Amino acid sequence: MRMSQYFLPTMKENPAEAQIVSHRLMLRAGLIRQTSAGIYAWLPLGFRVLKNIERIVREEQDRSGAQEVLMPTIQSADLWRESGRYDAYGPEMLRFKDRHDREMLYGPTNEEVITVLFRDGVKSYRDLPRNLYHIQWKFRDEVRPRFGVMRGREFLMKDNYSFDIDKKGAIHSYNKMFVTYLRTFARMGLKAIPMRADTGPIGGDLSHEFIILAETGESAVFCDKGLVDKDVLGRSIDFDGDLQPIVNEWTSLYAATDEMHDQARFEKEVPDDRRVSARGIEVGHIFYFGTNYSKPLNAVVTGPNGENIAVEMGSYGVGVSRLMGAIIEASHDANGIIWPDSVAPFKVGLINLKPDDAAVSAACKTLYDRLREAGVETLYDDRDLRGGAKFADMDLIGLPWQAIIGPKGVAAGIVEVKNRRTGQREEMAPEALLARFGA
Ligand code: 5CA
Repeated sequence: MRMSQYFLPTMKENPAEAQIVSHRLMLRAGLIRQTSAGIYAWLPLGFRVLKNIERIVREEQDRSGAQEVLMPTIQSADLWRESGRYDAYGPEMLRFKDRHDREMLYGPTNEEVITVLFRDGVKSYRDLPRNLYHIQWKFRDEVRPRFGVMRGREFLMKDNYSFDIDKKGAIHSYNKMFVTYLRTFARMGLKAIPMRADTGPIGGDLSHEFIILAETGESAVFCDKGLVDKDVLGRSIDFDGDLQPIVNEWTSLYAATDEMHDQARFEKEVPDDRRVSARGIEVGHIFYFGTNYSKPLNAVVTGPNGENIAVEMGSYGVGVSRLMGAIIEASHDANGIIWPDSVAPFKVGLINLKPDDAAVSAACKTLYDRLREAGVETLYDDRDLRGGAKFADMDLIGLPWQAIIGPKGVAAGIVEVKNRRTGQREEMAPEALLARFGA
């Protein structure tokens, strides 16, 4: 993509309305714009990152055996009356009427809809287990939407729902999602720590929040430092095998959000030098709630002896849009965002230092074409601007690699390559650069 043609409204100044660094950088780097309180439009660069986050979430869901569906955003109030949650949910739910005076709502979550889809589609224990997910916009009329996409009113969530014949099966499904979440967040360059959590309006008695440690996190969290150092990638995981040992490895060390925190236990179980008291951002939340929804909504299957069995369920959420803020909180410097490779909107930013110099522009064009032919996503800054302004913009938007070409480089037959994360600079021939990116 040529920057001269790209819709990328970056800002030099810090926007006054943004209190935390990720929100400031998302506005300054032209990723999002607010259209109403807590509601955002995704601009081209931000939308590319959102799609990359979504892709990783999807790949890991698919790997675990979950199947993708797409449920509507608009739901019927009657369904929520059946489950008994319509009145309990409170003012966070956006409620309205259609032209026939039927009460509708914009879905804040999907337990009811999925349970009914399941109920009408599956009749026998032989058809279990099932695990269905979707990636869909939600609306929660938060009292205080803030911190940009971190606590929005409209936000993108991956939510899935597991159905099993008994508690043993349901715990296996829960464990699958537990491990899937460890992998999902690690692939985005994040250290997410599972912590025992309160179940809130979703209900149930087993639940973990996945928390990224960050000063700007909304909740106080407490954990054993051992958890911060653990790594899940690189292990081969058999999702059909017993996952309990992996889950135990992560849950045997102390970790709790403030609602569940027990200071006496914390001090007893965790040695002084390993106690982490920090703030955290919740990027995922998993729940096992047994038959809380299947009973009222009558989601039963026939068991081996012809008896009716209410299915055992769990639900699992990832804050897809919130993750973009969380990634930036975890990965930035004074000059801007530093995208991990896996979610970066482009891999390379190519900077033309003298667009009015025919030789420089020809060298840039050749490199740009070769990178594109090889499928290396490249943003080419061909704008008629000073070098300083281009460097500032490129650092701000945080692409992992910068390739810089000016008159001196062209004369010497070299490109300057900068690693955005380390700041390290190297000079190399264009062919060497292409080889480095597999082109
Ligand atoms: N039905 C369950 C699991 S599917 C559920 O709704 N869980 S939740 O309420 O914990 O939400 C799941 C995830 O969505 C949270 O972990 C968080 O990352 C994200 N999320 C929740 N509220 C917001 C919000 N207002 N803005 C951005 N992300 C949010």
